[in-house]
Amino acid sequence: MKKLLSLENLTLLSLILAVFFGIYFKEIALNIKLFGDVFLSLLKMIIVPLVFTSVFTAILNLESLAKFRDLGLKAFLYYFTTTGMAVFTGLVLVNIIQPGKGASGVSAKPEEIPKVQEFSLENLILGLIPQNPFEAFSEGKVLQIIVFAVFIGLAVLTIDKFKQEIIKNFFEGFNEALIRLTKWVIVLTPVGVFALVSYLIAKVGYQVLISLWEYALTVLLGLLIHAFVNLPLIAYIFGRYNPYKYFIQVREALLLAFSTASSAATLPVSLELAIERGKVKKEVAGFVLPLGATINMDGTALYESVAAVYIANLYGIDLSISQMVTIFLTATLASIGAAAIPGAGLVLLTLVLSSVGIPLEGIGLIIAVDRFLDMLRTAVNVWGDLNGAKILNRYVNS
Ligand code: DAS
Repeated sequence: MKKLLSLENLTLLSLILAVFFGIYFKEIALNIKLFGDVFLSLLKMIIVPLVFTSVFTAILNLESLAKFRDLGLKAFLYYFTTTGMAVFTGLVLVNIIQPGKGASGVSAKPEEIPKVQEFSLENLILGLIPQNPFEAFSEGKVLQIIVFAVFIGLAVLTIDKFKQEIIKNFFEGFNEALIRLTKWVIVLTPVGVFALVSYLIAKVGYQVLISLWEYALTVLLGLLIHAFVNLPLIAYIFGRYNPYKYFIQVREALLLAFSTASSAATLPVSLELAIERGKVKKEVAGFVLPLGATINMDGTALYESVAAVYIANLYGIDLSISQMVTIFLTATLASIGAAAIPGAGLVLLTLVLSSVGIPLEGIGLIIAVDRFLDMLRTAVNVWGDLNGAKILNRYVNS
């Protein structure tokens, strides 16, 4: 009975009920959007503190600037390269397949779409530096928060060890509490889905559901390409090993990631298999895998880029090249801040959408298929971390 009433089953049930409710009780459905907006606001409430504490504690776990220089920089280079490849793959596919394009009836009013700064390298670089960190926090400028968390984290690594431990314990506790809060909010998903989907169906009609499958297939195809083409290419070129053989060696970790939809829950198994079967040095696996589980999420970044363009298509918003570049950057960087638990990618998707002025309501529709896609993207996240450990293992002297 407990399994039957699992969150994913309840979410699926709420989706089905919402479709009928949106079709046959249009008037009421158009007036329960508030419940959906509350759910979206709760998701957004978590972002700023969660992103800061996730990145800040990940940096503090480097334990020293020397380790950051030796292994951390190589790990960051691997993370950004593979996550960038994932987002690029997602953007190419979603622009070819165009899920949601021409969906009947949905259109964001021009005033709903805030204007975004035209892309320029100068705007990009200046936009990443928080002139006032408190303003970055209060205005939810997550990219600036990530940059500040990295800088201040590295600075903390240089102060008295005793003070470092106090700071680290406080922020690790805060991060743990925020992850607990995220789980509580995720429990409300069936309510959020019901309110948002029935509103959307009442507003645009059930035809929009057809585009949902196109969206899910686009994400699935992108994840498969990234897992079996992009990552193996990087593994073979820089790691000089057979990535498909390694895939078989670590398959239990990937299955666990898929079934739990949590990189954190999979970490103990990832560590054991990377060391035992992947022959990765303990100190390399013990550094790269926990850091990767926190800030390296290729699957999540790919999903966010596809979801953003899909929702823009739903609302008839033609994204400019500079908005596509902004999505590329925010999806790549926002995935750093996603927690390694089920549904975390959804929380950060609100950031990617806001960065290019795409209405958040569209999230209501994709939440319905999010759990299955979360399982897939988490397996890709873990697969990316495991390859990172094995590749970096080659560049660290024992
Ligand atoms: N479930 C997250 C993870 O554990 C990924 C996500 O939500 O996108 O990696």
